[in-house]
Amino acid sequence: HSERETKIGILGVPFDKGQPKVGVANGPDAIRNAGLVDQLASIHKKINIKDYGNVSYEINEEIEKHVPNMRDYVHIASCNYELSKNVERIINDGRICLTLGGDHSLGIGTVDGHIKAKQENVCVLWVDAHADLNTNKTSSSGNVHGMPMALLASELSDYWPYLPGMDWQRPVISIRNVAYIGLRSVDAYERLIIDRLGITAFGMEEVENYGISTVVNMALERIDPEARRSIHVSFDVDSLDSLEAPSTGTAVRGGLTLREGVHIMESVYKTGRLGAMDLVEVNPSIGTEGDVKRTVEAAIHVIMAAFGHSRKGLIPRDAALPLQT
Ligand code: 5AB
Ligand code: MN
Ligand code: MN
Ligand code: MN
Repeated sequence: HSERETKIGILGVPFDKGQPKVGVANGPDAIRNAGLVDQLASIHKKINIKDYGNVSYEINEEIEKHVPNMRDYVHIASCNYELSKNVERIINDGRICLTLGGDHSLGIGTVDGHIKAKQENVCVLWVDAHADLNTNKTSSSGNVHGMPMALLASELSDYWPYLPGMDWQRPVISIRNVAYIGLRSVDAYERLIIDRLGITAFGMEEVENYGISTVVNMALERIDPEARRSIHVSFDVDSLDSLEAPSTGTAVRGGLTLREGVHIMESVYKTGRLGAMDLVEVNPSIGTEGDVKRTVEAAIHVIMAAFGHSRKGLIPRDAALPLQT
């Protein structure tokens, strides 16, 4: 365990139109205000952080206003277009892009931007209680935060109608390069797709059966057998148990412990191939002040692990024992 040069680009996405609850747009500021940058900087001296601020977008008036069963479609299309360009630029600046959400519909733009920057050489770990694999035909809610994986997967492109204003979005990630960890609330059609396409999915039962360490290693082995792809981790805070992360819009009990969440990110850090990470669905308007604090702290712990914080402690490279005289 020692220091490794790490360049991080932070991007906030105060976006909440992918789901109906007020507050998730304040996730990025809540995480920043809890001291994210200072804490990241304290990991070691070779961490270089640039905060790119928040994504803003204008409604593209050219876009057809309505797609059946996709709420606030125009916002989704317009915001993700800007987001994708921002993520692509940050990665091309030589930084690992850390996107703070916002609701999980932003995964459309972050994965798209990552794929464009890395010429499609990307694999995705989707850490979530939910599969986010609905199309506008299978969704019971019409909330687009339950659809991003279905928009991104090339194997599902035939199941979508023409999406005006989304021509920039190429559904090029093969579902073979995607793995889930933490699933425990999967809709019937999502389960059908997972089974039919043989998607790598480690739900809570697998976490119990194998343990988190084996689960992460198996997931990475499946989606990137030659260990040469850039890894995108899309971490929905509701993957964590609702006792660990209560302030989120679609909390589900019986989830990952904070230790398991941290372990996932420590394992990804060790590969040296983390290209982008999303931390989404923190909603500071849900729960008590204590709930919000606990949720934000959990999010920061998970992020710290992704960028090299070690629970064992880190030895500074040029340290001499202070006891020696
Ligand atoms: B989240 C549900 N499957 O489609 C739907 O938080 C929930 O980004 C989606 O994982 C949860 O509305 C989306 C019932
Ligand atoms: Mn999600
Ligand atoms: Mn979720
Ligand atoms: Mn959620």
